[in-house]
Amino acid sequence: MAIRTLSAAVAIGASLLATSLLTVPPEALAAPRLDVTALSRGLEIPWGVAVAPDGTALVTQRAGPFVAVHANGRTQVMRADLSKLFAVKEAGLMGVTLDTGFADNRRAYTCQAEYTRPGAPTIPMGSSDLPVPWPNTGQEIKIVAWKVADDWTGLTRERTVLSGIPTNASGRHAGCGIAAWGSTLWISTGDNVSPGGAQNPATFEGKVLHINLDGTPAAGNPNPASPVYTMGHRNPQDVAVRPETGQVYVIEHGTDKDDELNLLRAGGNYGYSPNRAPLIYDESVPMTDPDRVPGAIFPVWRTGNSTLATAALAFLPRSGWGRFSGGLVVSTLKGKRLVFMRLSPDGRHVVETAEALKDSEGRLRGLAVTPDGALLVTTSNGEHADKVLRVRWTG
Ligand SMILES: [Ca+2]
Repeated sequence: MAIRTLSAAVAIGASLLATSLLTVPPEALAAPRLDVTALSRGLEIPWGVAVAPDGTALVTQRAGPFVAVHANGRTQVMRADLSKLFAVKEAGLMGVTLDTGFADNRRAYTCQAEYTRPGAPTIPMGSSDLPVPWPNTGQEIKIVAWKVADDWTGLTRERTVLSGIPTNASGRHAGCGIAAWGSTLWISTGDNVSPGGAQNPATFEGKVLHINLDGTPAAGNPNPASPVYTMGHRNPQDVAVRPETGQVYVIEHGTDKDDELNLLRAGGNYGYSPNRAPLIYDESVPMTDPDRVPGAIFPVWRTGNSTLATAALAFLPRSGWGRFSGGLVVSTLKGKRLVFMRLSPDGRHVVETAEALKDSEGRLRGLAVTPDGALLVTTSNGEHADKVLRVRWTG
């Protein structure tokens, strides 16, 4: 188990000082110092991570299987029926969350792409690489309820909570995040590279869904008959609830710019509309386009003229993380770093950011907080060398 203290932030600060003292942003000098432990190794593209009250992490790998990573690092491969899993590029076994009553009911929920029946043929992308409309495809994304064995040796599939989230044969923009809150589930869905998907209130593409644990629409949805809570999203791959306020946020992958952090509002439209020309998925449109989507809601934070490939977000404990206590942290794939964020009290603005782990562990995806206040981070580098990192703040 390798433990070390990161000092890259200091090095960055020093080099900036040497070149241009006046232009150093204050946060660069005060970047977090972290202790990082490789808690588990040898995984293959872990995607989601959720931590039980006993400190054990339930981890999905994109192509399966589930693994349990105990607080002492012991890692168990878990039995589960994943015989219908559709694991292609961005699609597979993705987000995972635990029931808020997990200690008693051992229930977990996943979003996962599956063949519509075992061995079903995958329908190729249609003309212009556009997705074949659901349900005429050989695959879809489902929300599945599982029962986790007391000894963490496996999961028993209980039921499909929700089906009919479209995904295409290429797996592109399949990314699906899930978060349990009270007796409901928040789910972020990719737009399935469908030109009109994100702006079509009748489909589950490019949306955030809010449902009860039986799959029915949650109270407060703009259309009481629909799971859809917000629309106009491109490729949001994670959703999280700010514990103190119940505010819900999604993190989205931008096109060639503007990864976005969005604060959700019931019925809100987040402004991605890549249907400027017929039969073309037009990614030259803005991530938030108030001209073509009147009333489009702007993000609380965005990357600007580049992208980091923002994969996941998590809210940090209210103490133990310095000035970012109670703030949030975002993982990045292409950016190969964490971005810590401090929110304004009303949650509508990011007032400070700081980066950490830059280039030291490669691509980063899954995030979760342990009962004792550490942050778990999964790498996404492949070659059966991925890790679950345990990260602690040292100031
Ligand atoms: Ca947007």
